[in-house]
Amino acid sequence: MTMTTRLTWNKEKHLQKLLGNASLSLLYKSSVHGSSIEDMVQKCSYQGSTIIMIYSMEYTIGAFMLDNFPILYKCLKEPCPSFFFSFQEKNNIIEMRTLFLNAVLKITDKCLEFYSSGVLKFSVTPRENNKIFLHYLILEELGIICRNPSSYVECEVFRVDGIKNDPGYIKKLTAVTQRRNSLLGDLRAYKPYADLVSEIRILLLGPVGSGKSSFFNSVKSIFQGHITRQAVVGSNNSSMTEQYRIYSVRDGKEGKYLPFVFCDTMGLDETDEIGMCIEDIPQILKGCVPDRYQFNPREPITPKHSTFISSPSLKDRIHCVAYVLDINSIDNLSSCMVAKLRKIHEKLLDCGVAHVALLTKVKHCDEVLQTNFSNMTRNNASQSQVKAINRMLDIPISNILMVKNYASERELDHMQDVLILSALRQMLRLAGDFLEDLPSEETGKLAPFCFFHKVLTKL
Ligand SMILES: Nc1nc2c(ncn2[C@@H]2O[C@H](COP(=O)(O)OP(=O)(O)OP(=O)(O)O)[C@@H](O)[C@H]2O)c(=O)[nH]1
Ligand SMILES: [Mg+2]
Repeated sequence: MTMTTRLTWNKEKHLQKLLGNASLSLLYKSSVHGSSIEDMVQKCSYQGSTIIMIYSMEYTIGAFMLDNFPILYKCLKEPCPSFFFSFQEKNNIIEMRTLFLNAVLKITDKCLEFYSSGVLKFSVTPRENNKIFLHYLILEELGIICRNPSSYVECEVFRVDGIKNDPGYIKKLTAVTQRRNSLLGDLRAYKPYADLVSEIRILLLGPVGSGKSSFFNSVKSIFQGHITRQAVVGSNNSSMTEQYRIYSVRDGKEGKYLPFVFCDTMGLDETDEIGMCIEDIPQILKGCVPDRYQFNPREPITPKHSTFISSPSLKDRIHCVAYVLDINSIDNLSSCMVAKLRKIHEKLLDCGVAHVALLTKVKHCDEVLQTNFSNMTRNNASQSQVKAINRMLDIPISNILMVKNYASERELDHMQDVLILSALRQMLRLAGDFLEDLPSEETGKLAPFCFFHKVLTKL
């Protein structure tokens, strides 16, 4: 009888990706090989790293074990690096949730049991009508709601080939997935300060080719569940982006719009008549520039322009500016470009709008991403660039963020996602501080000659 797994192609891809492109071979399937523990052990013992998949009517759950599956009545002497995972489907997008545990696996002819810190965390008892027990910690972390114990319809075991035999690596893989899920949760639950606006406007500013449009594409890709390239990107001596674009992001293909938008601009060039006119920046910050405005490097927008927004409100304004800079070219920025950035920055400081530096084109995410996620900017490789930006624009180190945008990749990568989502969350937090700090007269409709307007027109 041929064996076909119940694991869908999509879910298998997710799992392989999580395991660092390891491959899976189906060793055991209860409906084919018999549903007793003896049948399972006979097929699975001493095969190397394995995954046990349990399919119930309500959920699919798996347990990865780095060490060998033991034989009957033997249990592993040392706890084995393991993790449990579930698949969640929302708006046609599959997301995985994981929980790392150092577990001891015990097998008797009746059941298979995982213990961690002496507590039973998971058990499978085929003899009692395919019963499965899941500790509340697993249910909670994996987002599963079910009776406990409950019944499953099928159990499969896979051999995992091509995975690093390194407990630290397994721990990091699962920690990254947990971190990604928690960031996604935070961003989905985010609400702009005091509901002053329904969405935060993030302005992407920076030299030609620094990765502004790619950052928007990267955020959108994560929320869409696959790589998308809505904004045109590319390498050119002059800017690929010629229109001012305001991009929204949906949570999933047909999901709701998220409470932030990206305002993508033409790149800055050291030669004034090639890149974006910096006199356009105050108008953009105030919210006077409409979506799809065609930039003119020789002439800034004026109130005479047919689509100029003459009475912008707080929702039209920029709430956070991200200076997007290629981390590899920071040491080679020309003095003209530095002077231009400083000039822009002086005026941003005057008007108090939130701002970060977003360093793109990081080569290796795991160099930036420490296991505990606390030291995002302090590794040796990027230390000098971070300090250079800190000196150049006096941006606090904690607001100098690093990302690797999706450029030539074909699939999402959890480590890349963690950097991109962390950067976005920091931008939103700072935008919240900016809104909170606004004087009450500015949180209503903008008067044409208010303080903000006066400051910006000095630029
Ligand atoms: N390796 C790598 N390439 C990147 C990254 N970000 C952008 N790129 C590439 O850099 C080039 C320029 O990216 P864009 O996103 O078009 O840059 P931009 O700042 O929007 O450029 P303009 O609109 O021309 O000013 C493209 O070829 C991208 O694929 C990154 O983080 N890593
Ligand atoms: Mg662009």
